Amino acid sequence: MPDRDVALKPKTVVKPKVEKPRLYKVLLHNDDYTPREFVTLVLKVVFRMSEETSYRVMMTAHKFGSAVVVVCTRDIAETKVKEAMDLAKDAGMPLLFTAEPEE
Ligand code: TYC
Repeated sequence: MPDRDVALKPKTVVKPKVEKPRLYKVLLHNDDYTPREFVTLVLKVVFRMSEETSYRVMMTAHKFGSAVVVVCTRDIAETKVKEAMDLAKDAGMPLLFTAEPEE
């Protein structure tokens, strides 16, 4: 017969610790030379933005000096920055994208 007075020890619940990947911001920086149309083209091609969104992001950088383009993992951020910078370099434009960790 089972002994009902025996207190069972609670089982330890093991919670797996999964670290959240640190997120990175891709920033677009203004300059005085790159045509607005070229900036929006790069945003559309590399970041898959619509005409409207790319224009808005470009104008934000134009007016305020920089704009956040996207927030993503480090790998993706660095790949996107490289793709965008390669297009700019090939076209002889000083356009600058950078990636930095989010606070
Ligand atoms: N300031 C540029 C011009 O007037 C346009 C521009 C906008 C360039 C945003 C870069 O990130 C940029 N031709």
